[in-house]
Formats: sequence, structure tokens, C-alpha cells
Amino acid sequence: MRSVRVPVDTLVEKLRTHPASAFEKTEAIRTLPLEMPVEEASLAPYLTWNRQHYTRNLIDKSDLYELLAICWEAGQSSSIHNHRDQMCWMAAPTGRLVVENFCVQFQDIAAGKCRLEASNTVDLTPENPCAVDPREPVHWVVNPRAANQRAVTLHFYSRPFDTCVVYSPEQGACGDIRLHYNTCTGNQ
Ligand code: CSS
Ligand code: FE2
Repeated sequence: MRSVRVPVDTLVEKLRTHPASAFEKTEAIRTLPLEMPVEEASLAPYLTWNRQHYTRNLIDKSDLYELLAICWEAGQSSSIHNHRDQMCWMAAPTGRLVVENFCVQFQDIAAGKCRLEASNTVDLTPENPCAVDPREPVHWVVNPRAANQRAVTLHFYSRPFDTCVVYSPEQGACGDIRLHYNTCTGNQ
């Protein structure tokens, strides 16, 4: 990772120069958080905290993509979920999180039934941004309680989506949920 971090506005300016084709493959956007790691202080306007649930804070949005800052208290995690077949890149300006991927062996969303098997895990840290593999798009993100620190992650979604499927492997159940922003401070 470059040692000099940039304000998030600089990253947004750069993001806006990318053509639609850059958002269709993992590679072009994957390197961006390494080339332009974000200064933690510049994220201050987007950070909100909730003891019950991680918060979703919109930084920038266009037809092509949305950029969110997600705030995780120690011990918070997402559901096991997909991204509605949209591309996703994640970076962690603050914190050390874990992404666990799942292999979907069967799903019938209309019937609310699924069978999932745990696949690999990936560390999501300042040194290691990651992309969701479109071939294995079901995952959850955990800010481990043992890390004992808040975490802030940046999520680049292309294109924007406002619903996703959540899964319970234990119950073999799945279903749609709506996604909401906790704050929309940024451009839309
Ligand atoms: N996809 C989740 C965050 S974990 S990758 C969300 O947007 O709420
Ligand atoms: Fe996600």
C-alpha cells in the first residue's frame, strides 16, 4: 500500500473518471484502494454508529456505482447475503475484518429454500482490499469482537442495488430484504 493516504474526495474524483467498462470487470477498480488509500479523517462526515447494526452511509452515487462507508462496532457482522449480481469491491481504511464466502449448492428464492457450504475466508484490512468473486457472490463480513475495535469499510457497488438475498445456512432458508442508507451526506 502507498504510504500517503488521500482524502476520500480525491478517490471520488478518480472514480468518476472511470468509464462503464471499468465497472464490469474486477481488475480496474480492485487496485484503486491500493493506489489511493483513504485518509481516515476525511471519512468523518460519513461515520455513524449504532450498537444494534452496522450503518450504511452513502458517499457518492451515479447510474454506474455507489460508494458507501460502512461502520462496524466491535463484534458486528452482516447477514450472509448476495449483491444481486452486481460487482463489489471493499477496502478497510480502519480495522481488520474477515470476509467468509459461501458456495451456493442450491437456492429457490421464491420458495425461500437454500443449501450453502462455507468456502474460503479473506482478511479485509488496510493492506488487503478485496473484490467479491462474481462466481461465488455469497458472503458475510465480520468485525471480530476479539479485535476489540471499531472498523470502517468502503464498499464500491456497480451498479447500485437496494435489495439483496439473505441466507441462513443452518435453517436452509433465504429471502429478499431491502437495504437502506443510514445517512446520505454525499452526492447522489
Ligand atoms: N453488502 C452489505 C455490507 S457487507 S459486504 C451492505 O451493503 O449492507
Ligand atoms: Fe455485502
